[in-house]
Amino acid sequence: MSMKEELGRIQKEALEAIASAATDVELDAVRIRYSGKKGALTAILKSMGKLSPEERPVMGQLANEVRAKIDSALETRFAELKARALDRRLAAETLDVTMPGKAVQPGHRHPLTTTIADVRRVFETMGFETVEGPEVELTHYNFDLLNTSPNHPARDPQDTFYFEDDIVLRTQTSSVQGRVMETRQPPIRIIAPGRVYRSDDLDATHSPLFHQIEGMLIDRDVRMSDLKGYLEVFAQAIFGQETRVRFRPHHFPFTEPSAEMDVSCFVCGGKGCPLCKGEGWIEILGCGMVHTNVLSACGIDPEKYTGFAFGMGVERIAMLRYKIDEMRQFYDNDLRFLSQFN
Ligand code: 2U9
Repeated sequence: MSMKEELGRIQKEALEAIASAATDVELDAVRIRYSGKKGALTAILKSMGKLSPEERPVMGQLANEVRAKIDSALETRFAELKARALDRRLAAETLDVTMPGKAVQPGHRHPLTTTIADVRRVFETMGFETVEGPEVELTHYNFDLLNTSPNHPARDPQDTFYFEDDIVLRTQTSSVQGRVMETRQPPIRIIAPGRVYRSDDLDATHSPLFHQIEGMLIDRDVRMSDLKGYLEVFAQAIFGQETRVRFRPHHFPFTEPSAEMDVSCFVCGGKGCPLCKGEGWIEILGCGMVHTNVLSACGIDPEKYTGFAFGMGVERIAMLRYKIDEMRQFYDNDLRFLSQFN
């Protein structure tokens, strides 16, 4: 075969191979085979030495024309394949912005969280600060500082969860207030919401874990009348402006005098109904003037300062507000129950 025929064959084969290459990898293999440094064209140019001096420039020019055609066909085909790959990717990755979105299902607050937040808001509006403390607590803060005698029944392991002789799951959030009083001097206005633990069996109105909100105000000249005024404002904010309050004498080791506060029934207004069990009044919280022994134990001079304190069970308040008759419903996490409080 003459060199001219050879060049013609190379050109024909190369152009066919370029046209049928389906990917850029295949096409690159074609490029190497025909136009590359070790390709067919280079091989033929190397054999030009065998030609006569007249033929050499003619064949040289023809070879360059063939290379130019092949290179141009390669370039066009590379561009085509690139465009086709892009089209395919665009088709595969199409995003339909008109598709309906997935609805988010937002949750909502647990009724106990709502109750704590509402009580907090009432007291924070009156200048109280919310404080927190450990749930695993020293008996020093849980009992001793609170004027609880060494043989007080609350200390009994039947009622309290002990880790060690001097470490318990706190039975009241008063331990937090003791910690604050030790480190600060009055005026002190704090509320302490949180979990507390008592070794009770779970029934309709008891649980080994429940929530309390306690509060205290200590300053110069704080009197029982201040306690009554603040707690009446609280009761009216939570149970309605028409609510009346009454105080009955009681006993707590950490307050003296101590009382329990009732609110007029917010269902019947005081006439008597099933909620207030015909009484017209509902017990809401315990309260009293902070015992002088507690003030002294916490490093506050009882000659200079006085204060009041109160405590309530959050579950009890929430059960009354939302007419819930089973305490364990708060902890079961049954959405049929919880979604009623959205
Ligand atoms: C300090 C001193 C005094 C907090 C108080 C009560 C009365 C009270 C109970 C109500 C039902 C707890 O949830 S319950 O079981 N609490 O009756 N708590 S006075 O008095 C304090 C607190 C801290 C240092």
